[in-house]
Amino acid sequence: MKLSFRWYGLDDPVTLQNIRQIPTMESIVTAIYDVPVGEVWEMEKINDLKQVVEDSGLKFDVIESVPVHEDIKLGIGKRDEYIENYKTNIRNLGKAGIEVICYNFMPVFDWTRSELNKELEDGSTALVYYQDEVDKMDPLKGELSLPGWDSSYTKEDLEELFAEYKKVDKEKLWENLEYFLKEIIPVAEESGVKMAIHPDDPPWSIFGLPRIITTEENIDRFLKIVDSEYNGLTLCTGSLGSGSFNDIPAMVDKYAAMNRIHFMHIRNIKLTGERSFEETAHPSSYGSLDIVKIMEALYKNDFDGYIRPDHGRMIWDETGRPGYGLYDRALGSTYIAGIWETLEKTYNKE
Ligand code: DNO
Repeated sequence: MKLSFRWYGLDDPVTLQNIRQIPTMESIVTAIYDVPVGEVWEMEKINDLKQVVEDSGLKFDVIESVPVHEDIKLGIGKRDEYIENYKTNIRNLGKAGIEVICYNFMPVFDWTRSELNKELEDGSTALVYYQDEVDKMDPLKGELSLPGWDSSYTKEDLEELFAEYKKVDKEKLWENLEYFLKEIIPVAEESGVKMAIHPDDPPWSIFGLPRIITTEENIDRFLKIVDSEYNGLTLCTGSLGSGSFNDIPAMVDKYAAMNRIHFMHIRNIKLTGERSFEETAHPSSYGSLDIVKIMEALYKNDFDGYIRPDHGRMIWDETGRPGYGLYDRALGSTYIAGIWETLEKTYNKE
């Protein structure tokens, strides 16, 4: 496995030097943030970013994310033009040596939480999702903004999008995903870039919008649409794990054995009720997921892809992007690295 860390670019309060000092850290996960969704990432911009990352002594191997334009998910408007741009992005990133592109197919909103700094018992703060709170939220009011969300929408844009999605049920969304995959995966193959879809977070429909990358059955369906190693997964333990219907160690074992996991997001969550959860520190005893079992499933399948610690709590008075501070993610990294070293020594493999 290759340990990696998400970095939001030069205006991220967490610097590349901070990240470089985390033991066994190899690689940066980042993106170009100043190009509107759907447009082309020019080679020059990609190379500049690569340079900055490599100058810090870290590798530039994984992009999270190249976002998918809503017209593609809806199957309307300028879908074909945006797909052509997406292909250009895959080719350009391949030329720059990128190995994995993470993306998602969630309508309108990326990961969603009801509160961003809920105080936990030990005084740290964490992201939480309580379904009854979400049910009271009006997504059109812009009450909440998360790092993954496209903040360029106006109220009118959102109203229009919601009206369009009234015509798109889950089956239609599958159709649009299939259309997209059949276009882009051959390009990913030619470019040597593995596509890794991120599951929906949480793995159920929210605000009446359809979500489909949610369960083992649906992931099986996804992988069959284009049966290529290049059509793979970002397996996010916290996203899939917030559905008690998902058995994460078993899913990791299955998809790692199939060589379809290219990127792992590792974090723990504590299920607190039907469709409600709190994010916790990474170690197994803090949440509902057995992180050692998950790591063991990867190890036993000779997992050679990227792993990053996912969201951290805010600890030691740190402030910054919700879920993306330095300290708790660094603790998560060393926990992951420690488990891996133990597995290597226990199973006596290098
Ligand atoms: C949340 C992230 C997601 C992820 C996208 C991938 O912290 O895991 O925002 O980057 O869904 O497209």
